[in-house]
Amino acid sequence: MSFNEQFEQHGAWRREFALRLKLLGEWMGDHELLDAAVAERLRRLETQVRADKVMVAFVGEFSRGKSELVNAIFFAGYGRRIMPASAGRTTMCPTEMGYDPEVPPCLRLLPIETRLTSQALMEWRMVPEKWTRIDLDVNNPQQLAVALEKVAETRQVTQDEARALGYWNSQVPEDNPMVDAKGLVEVPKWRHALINIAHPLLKQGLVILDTPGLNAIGAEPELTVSLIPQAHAIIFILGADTGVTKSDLAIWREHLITESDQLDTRLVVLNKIDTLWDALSTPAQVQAQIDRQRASTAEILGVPESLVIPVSAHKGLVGKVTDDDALLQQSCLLTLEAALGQGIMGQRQKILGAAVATGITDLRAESGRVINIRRRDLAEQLMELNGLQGKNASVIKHMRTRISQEQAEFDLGGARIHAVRSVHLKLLREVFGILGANSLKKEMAQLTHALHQKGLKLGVKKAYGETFGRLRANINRVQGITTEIQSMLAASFRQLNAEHGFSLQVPTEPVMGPYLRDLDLVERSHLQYLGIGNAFRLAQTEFADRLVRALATRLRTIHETALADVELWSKSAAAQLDAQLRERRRNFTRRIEAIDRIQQATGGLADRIKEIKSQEKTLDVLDAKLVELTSYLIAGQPLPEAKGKDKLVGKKASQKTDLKGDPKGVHKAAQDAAATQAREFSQT
Ligand SMILES: Nc1nc2c(ncn2[C@@H]2O[C@H](COP(=O)(O)OP(=O)(O)OP(=O)(O)O)[C@@H](O)[C@H]2O)c(=O)[nH]1
Ligand SMILES: [Mg+2]
Repeated sequence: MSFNEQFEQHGAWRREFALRLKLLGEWMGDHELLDAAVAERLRRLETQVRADKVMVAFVGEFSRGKSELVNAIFFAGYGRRIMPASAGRTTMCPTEMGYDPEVPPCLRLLPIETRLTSQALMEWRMVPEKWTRIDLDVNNPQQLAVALEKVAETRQVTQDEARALGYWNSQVPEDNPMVDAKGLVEVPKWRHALINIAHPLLKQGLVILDTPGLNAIGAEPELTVSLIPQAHAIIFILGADTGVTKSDLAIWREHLITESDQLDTRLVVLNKIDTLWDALSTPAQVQAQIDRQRASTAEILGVPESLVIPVSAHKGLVGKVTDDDALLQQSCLLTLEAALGQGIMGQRQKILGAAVATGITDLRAESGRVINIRRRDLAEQLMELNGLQGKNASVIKHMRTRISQEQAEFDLGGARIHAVRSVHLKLLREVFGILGANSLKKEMAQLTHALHQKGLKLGVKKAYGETFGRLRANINRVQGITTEIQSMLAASFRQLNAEHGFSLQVPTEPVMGPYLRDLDLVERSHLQYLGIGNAFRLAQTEFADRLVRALATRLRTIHETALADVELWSKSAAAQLDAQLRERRRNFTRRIEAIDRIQQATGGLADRIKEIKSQEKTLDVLDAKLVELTSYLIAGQPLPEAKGKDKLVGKKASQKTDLKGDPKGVHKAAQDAAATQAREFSQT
């Protein structure tokens, strides 16, 4: 299956899942099983599944064929070359292709001069009106290609301007651009390009990042420390004609060296194998040569040979455009697409499926408990009413008084619940304080200050080490608080269960481990970046400011996601208690109503007993339907009941997805939830 087909299939799977989540929510609402926490959890899962983005980044030295490969894999359907690809340096700014239905098809370009301000790239994204916009006609490949040539535009500037923009440094003269006769140097005209088109794959959440061939001096730091490390797949491109050169290796070290557990998100492409095709050699000889190159590339980069895929992007594109199957086969492009599809789409689907399965399993258990309470209440009522059969009016009256008394006692118990809640809320506020925007701001100010002080490499490492040490300690403190909340809730739930026959169970405590790992990754990407000869750039204060602002946006996402996790967990616990209290209160009212009816009419008792029996049957149906509606979502596909349970996967995966998901959504959810939570707590 080609990458495109695989991606389409993934899209269909996600749409179906999102629809089923929505239906489940509606059905639960209809049957009063949807409290605020459950509704939010369902909504979050649905957004996560619906809006999931998959970013594939193409990285490598200039002229290795990155843009040509993007054309061949994704844009051959236009019948021509869409991204500019030509000899020498072509793509001058990072180019991101995706689809946002809210925005008309267009190319947006961020002028290079924005580098003179300290705003991070992420912050510029929030002000699209500051970008230069060119509308695109997606039905006109010619217009599209002409418009996209903008990403290759350059400008002539003086050496001073080049230095301010980060393209000139006297300490590493060999990396500086050439000076022309007038003393001017050429720099990119744009800092970043965003292409918004309704291409079928982009519509389904694919984001493609084509990068310029990087030399140490010209690169945008945020690209290295933020954008590329967050891509779901990174494709590193080499030329079969050049082999692994020194500058290829430098780029590999800067962007791609990683823990071995992340290897499945990396692919190495040995492009331009057509340059080895040779009329004087037999096909077997050519193949042997390709195999040798593949083996030596794998050895130099220290990756398994299976990760190195020889292709010819150019011939692949030509093969697709001219319907030349033999050429397409020979280009090996389809092998690359299959590897990409299996590795990335497979991985993605597994992670998303696991997130949904975990969420829905918890949800099913909680709703199951509510149904059980209803069932038990009915059984109790039935017993009560059966006992009244043949009894006289005074016994019935006595019964009514007893129920009223019980009700009053139950209401009195509310004070203790209130006390537990206020402690819970207090602890939660602490978490909000630790992970809130203010504390991060302070940390970042401190780091900026330290970086301005210490230009030396060792000092940088220490400054980062101290900041990240504190950030890690914060996350650990949060975990400590959640553990405290967890054990407090567990104790009071146990007591409530014993006293009132509730079946409360504290939801699984959120795990902060993945956030600690994310912090490690961020710290490492920064130190790696600064370690390989970029530290001298810190001498420029604007550079340090920009770097810290890029860091802050990344850290904010981590904090917000962690906060959202804690907050949803604690809301689930509170909502569970609310649901059971509500059911119990309703139960008292029903019992009193039933007795009143019996007192008024002689046939009332028999009718009520019949009614309860039919309600019990309705509950059975409800229970069966809940299992039916959730099984598919838990199993990932329609499976017989027994098998579905085996498919559950741990929590780690679901949290990972949160991070890569829509950070703005999570942020918003966290804010909304914080507000409602404060309100809800103070109500009881
Ligand atoms: N023979 C051959 N040439 C190729 C192949 N792929 C790309 N090229 C050529 O290599 C040159 C560079 O290709 P680009 O796609 O622009 O390379 P790039 O990596 O995007 O380069 P920058 O944008 O400058 O970073 C172009 O002239 C392409 O036609 C290939 O598979 N075989
Ligand atoms: Mg290019």
